[in-house]
Amino acid sequence: MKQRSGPAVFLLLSVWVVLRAVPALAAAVVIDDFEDATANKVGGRSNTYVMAPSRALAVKTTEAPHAGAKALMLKYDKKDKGGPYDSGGWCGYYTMTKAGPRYFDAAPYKSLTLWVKGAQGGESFAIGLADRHWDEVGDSVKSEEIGKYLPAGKITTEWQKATVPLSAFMLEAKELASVAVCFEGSLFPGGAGKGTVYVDDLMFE
Ligand SMILES: [Ca+2]
Repeated sequence: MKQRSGPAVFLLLSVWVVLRAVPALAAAVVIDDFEDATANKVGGRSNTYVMAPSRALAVKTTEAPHAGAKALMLKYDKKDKGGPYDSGGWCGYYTMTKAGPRYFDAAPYKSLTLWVKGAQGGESFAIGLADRHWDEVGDSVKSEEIGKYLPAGKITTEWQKATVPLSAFMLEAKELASVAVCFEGSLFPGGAGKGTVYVDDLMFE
């Protein structure tokens, strides 16, 4: 029996070494499923952000959610004139991943994912992420147009999963303060755009 223990120990050691070599993948984490009226799933608050004359409205709707009983409905009206610098102001929606003084560590994740559809199809927005620095200046780093991350290449009236690689953002992923849906003027012909989009199951994967 003693003679066999050598190879057995070697085999166990080999398995241990192989398992150790596989990088630890973090399980997916839900930031918001839009089921609860109060805080998101990581304890942060959410709201629209607006500068007149642009406007936005956020409502949790039971109208055909992707999952659960509710989804987020965002109505946006991005203007191209008036407001600061006569650029039409701005509008969007943010959810805080910072809970109190604690930032969210997104470093273990590869992508931000969310389910998206539009009331008519062809709506547009960019994802904005803010780390400690961008949070302090009250702005965010923007992704490309959301269609770039959708299987159909654009928002349609069917639910689609957007996968936005975190490598697309120049920021400190380990100190993430917020995730935003940004109706940027540059995404719309002439700088103005109006419509309704639905979002559900915002996650890091
Ligand atoms: Ca939901």
